[in-house]
Amino acid sequence: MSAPPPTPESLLACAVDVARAAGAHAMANLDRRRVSIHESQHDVKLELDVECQKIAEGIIRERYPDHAFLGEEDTGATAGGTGDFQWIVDPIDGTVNFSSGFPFWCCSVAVRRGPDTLAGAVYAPELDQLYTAAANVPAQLNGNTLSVSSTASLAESIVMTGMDKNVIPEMPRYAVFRTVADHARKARILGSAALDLCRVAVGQADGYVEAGIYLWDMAAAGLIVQRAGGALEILRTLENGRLVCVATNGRIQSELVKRVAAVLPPLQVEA
Ligand code: LIP
Repeated sequence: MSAPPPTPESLLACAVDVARAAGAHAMANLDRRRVSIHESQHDVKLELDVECQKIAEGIIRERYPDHAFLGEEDTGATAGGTGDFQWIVDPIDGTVNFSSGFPFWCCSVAVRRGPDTLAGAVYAPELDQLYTAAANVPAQLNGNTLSVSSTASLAESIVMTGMDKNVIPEMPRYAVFRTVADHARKARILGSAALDLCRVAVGQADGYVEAGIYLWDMAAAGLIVQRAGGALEILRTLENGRLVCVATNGRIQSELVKRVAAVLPPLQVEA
């Protein structure tokens, strides 16, 4: 007789262990924070990205050998596993921040069953912050329950975003950033999608939008926003799995979605 499926609480406990272990390795090797494997104009891949992911994957495979694993350093391939559980890991989200000594970075660990995210942990070691949530566990920061803001209009809002560069070729560069800057009270860019989303869950920001992030950037923190009472939508899935993600306190969701949708190119209808 097969064992019952793991509970969201037990999955969350594993996600926390994994995020903490990856973060501990990064913190124990800060002397190597600038050692890169690959660099481009707007991004770097570090030796520690790969090492932290290996640590994360090792713990998950030991506890749940039949679960699938998707990590940023796998170039998007879904590795191993036969069941319908999938772990989604960004070992260092905010890699450029980490590499430069800017403390706004984190280890993000989520687990899904089919399309449903059951548990997520976002650990920011240099900020001493652990964000958690599960399907039946409220969003918490260091054990304290979180709630999104009550800001009722986009014009009064702080919206976290990123520099989408030219992620959508047929779109003017920075069109998403521009519409946020035009219609929110303030746009803020801090360089980690997961921690930007956690700003919304904590109630320090009222929204987050970015074009060009990946599932591993937002899977854990997206659940944390939802379990803090917020809203999360993927407006568009782009080529190579990049996403247009909008998350808010719920009260400004439709207004922000409308502004962002207005600058996205029309969907190409399959011939
Ligand atoms: C980062 C995202 C951030 C985005 C950066 C980068 P990484 O992820 O969290 O929102 O603006 O360009 O993609 O690469 O540091 O894991």
